[in-house]
Amino acid sequence: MNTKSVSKLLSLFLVVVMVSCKSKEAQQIVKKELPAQRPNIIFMMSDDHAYQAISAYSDHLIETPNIDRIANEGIKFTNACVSNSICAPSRATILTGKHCHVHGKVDNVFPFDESQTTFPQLMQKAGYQTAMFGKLHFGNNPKGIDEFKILSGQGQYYNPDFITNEGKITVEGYVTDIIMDMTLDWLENRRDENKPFMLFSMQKAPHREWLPAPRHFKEYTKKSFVEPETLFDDYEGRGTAAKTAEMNLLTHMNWAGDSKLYPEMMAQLGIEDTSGWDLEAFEREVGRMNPEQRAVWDSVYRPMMEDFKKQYPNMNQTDLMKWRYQRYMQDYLGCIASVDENVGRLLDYLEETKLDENTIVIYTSDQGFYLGEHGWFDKRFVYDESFKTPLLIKWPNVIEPGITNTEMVQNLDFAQTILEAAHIEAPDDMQGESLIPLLLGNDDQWTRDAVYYHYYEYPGIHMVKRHYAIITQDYKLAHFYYDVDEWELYDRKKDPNEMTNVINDPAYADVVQKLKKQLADLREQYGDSSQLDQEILKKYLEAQENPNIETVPLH
Ligand code: SGN
Ligand code: CA
Repeated sequence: MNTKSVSKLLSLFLVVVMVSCKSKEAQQIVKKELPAQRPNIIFMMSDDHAYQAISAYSDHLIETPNIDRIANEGIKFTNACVSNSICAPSRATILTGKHCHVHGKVDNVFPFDESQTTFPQLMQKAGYQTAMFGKLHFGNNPKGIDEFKILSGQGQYYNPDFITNEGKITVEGYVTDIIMDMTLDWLENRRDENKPFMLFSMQKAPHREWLPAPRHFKEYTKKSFVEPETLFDDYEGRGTAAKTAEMNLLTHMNWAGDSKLYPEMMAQLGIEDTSGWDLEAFEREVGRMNPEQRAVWDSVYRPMMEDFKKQYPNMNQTDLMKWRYQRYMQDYLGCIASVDENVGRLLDYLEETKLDENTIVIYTSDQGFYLGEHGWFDKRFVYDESFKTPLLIKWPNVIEPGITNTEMVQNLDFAQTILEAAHIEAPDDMQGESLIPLLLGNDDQWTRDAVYYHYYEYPGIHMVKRHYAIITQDYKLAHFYYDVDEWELYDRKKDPNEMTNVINDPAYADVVQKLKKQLADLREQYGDSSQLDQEILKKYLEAQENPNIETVPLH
């Protein structure tokens, strides 16, 4: 045999070996049942991280190579959503597996019902070691957590304060790096090797006022980003709620606090603090930097603002909208850059220590966010950009790498999913559905075809009216029921940007009738009723009058 045929034979042999290894691996993956060994679980959540700002979902704004690693090695949900698009309520739903009217935290003002069981309590009882670092946003002593270091309320970007098991501390540095330092320090130095763990690593970034790490100032303030199709939406074709909401980039964003125009320049240009807390918001974040951080900030932001000051007198409303959109994206995406780097630090650590092999890694946000779509920032509405949330999960040898799932899954489902993965029985009163069948690839066992949504925080900041809704793959039917009585229907397939309310279009009469019935059934199934709405509203208005009723302020 000549060398050529030997090498041919050798490559053939190699191919056979590779194919058989692959099919062995595939056999392992398609086991379609839970492994006997209890996994570790890391739940990473960022605050207000829009799926549009993750390259696994959309590549037109930013590259997030580290977050994408979770998608490449696991499952990406493209229709994951929340039951109420606002911070503390979403977190309470995640921890309890219940809708907001049941756990009590219907909005950022209203208190959490402390008698509710949270899933970390059940894990702790079942022998898991539990820890939480970062933003929780309500309650100073998270239930069922052995060790915690949580930001106080919304937290701060620079040199933030933390509430810990041992009291209050202030840590010098940038919040996203610090939260990951705490996470890694716990894994390296305080993990009990004899127990599986449940670890929460929850970022404050990219929450308003979107302040990046000093190392990203220069790069991100030079970038410019593609505008969304609906940046100049005039809300024609929508209801009163979209028209009266106060979250437009041009008219409702703070100049100093959000766009980072220096307060003295506002005065020079005759721009007023229309929100009443703009100057305070600037001071709250920028004023907190130490002299070194502030010097880096000034060296980049001051010349940029001097330049704006020169342009401003000649800018029309369209120019201003475009400028404010770019400014917003520079800071928001600058925050995402450090979130992504820190996700990378964690994934690297898990690989280096081989901890990754038996660890489920989840990446999500507490809701979606508008990145200029419909001219907006913030969230709250049931419209897609705020209703949907990123959800990526990896679990080596259990979840097939690189799969995409389009089912309607919700933050309501996380508790039952994690409990089932840990072989712990979920209490009967949890209202979600475990995602384990979808993680294992047993998609035929998944039967849900609609989800329920209810937003409450009104009257309040951003003035988004109260509404509840039913959402299916094809349609979205919402009822804005407080101080208006308006229904909206969107055809999700034909009108993905949700620009036309077709509630009165005769072609949709049957759809409306069917969905209204299905919505009433869902409300009954979850125990949400109009009478309860009235009670909650009454208490909410009382709570607004009495600031002592809750530790979390409106803004
Ligand atoms: C603050 C923000 C709002 C934001 C709420 C709730 N204003 O009030 O824009 O909607 O938080 O956010 S700020 O000027 O104080 O930043 S949530 O994530 O906590 O629900
Ligand atoms: Ca949030």
